[in-house]
Amino acid sequence: MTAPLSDPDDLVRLAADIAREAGALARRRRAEGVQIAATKSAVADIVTAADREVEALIRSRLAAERPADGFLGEESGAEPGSSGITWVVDPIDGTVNYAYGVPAYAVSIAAIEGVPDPATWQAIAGAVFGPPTGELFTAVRGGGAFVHVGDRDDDRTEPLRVNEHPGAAGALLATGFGYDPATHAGDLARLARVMPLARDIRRIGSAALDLAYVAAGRLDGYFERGLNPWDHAAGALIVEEAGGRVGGVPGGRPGKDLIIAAGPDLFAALQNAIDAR
Ligand code: LIP
Repeated sequence: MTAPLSDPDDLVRLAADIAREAGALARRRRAEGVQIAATKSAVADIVTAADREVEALIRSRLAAERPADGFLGEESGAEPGSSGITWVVDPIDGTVNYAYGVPAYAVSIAAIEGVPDPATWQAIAGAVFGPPTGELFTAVRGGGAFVHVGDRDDDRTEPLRVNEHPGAAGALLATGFGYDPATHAGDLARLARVMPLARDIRRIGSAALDLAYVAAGRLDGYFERGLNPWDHAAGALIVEEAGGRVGGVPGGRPGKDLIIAAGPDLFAALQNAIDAR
């Protein structure tokens, strides 16, 4: 493996600091009242003024600290860099929850090496911060995955580990449904194929939290179609560093077609069930 372009430990510390600062801003704006600023790909696909403000804060802090890096954000788009590192950012993942006041949303910040395409990139550091719980999930490629509770000073850190396969009809699984109603029939058919593996289903509404909870063993597995790169860039690394597998269609990487995340044995069972037609 070639030498990293930057020290991943420096990158994850920067991602963690900024995620906490951005999460505090998102929480303040939530308390002040949230306005929907626009709709995007479908009526249900909303963006709030806070999404845009939080991403602007993240983008400016990263540019100040690492001006040669690239950026890919949900709300402000892509900016190439010259360092070989690109930051992939979802300022508020779980925007619909955020707009409705459901306390399940997260700031997701990942540093990737290579072209900012989930089909080929190598994530090397990631942070997912959930303002409602104050939990910060982090990972460095090859360095493990952790959850941090408390602020920078009294940070209590615990290692993360995915669950073993709980056996047939024993898995607590999470999934999601696209904003476009035309995709719902396919999403429900996929869910029906997976149900024999499930003890129950959760629909948390934030892919970054779904992935962090798989890494933490709070979910046995997660699958969803239709995600954007910023939804899963950090969470996928956290799952892998917690001993899990993350992929898509058989032989594929996670992407818009499909993401599956679980411990290795359940991952294979999920992929087989989803792929069965
Ligand atoms: C959301 C994902 C969620 C998915 C939603 C949406 P956003 O991201 O986190 O898992 O089901 O459709 O894509 O739009 O809140 O950043």
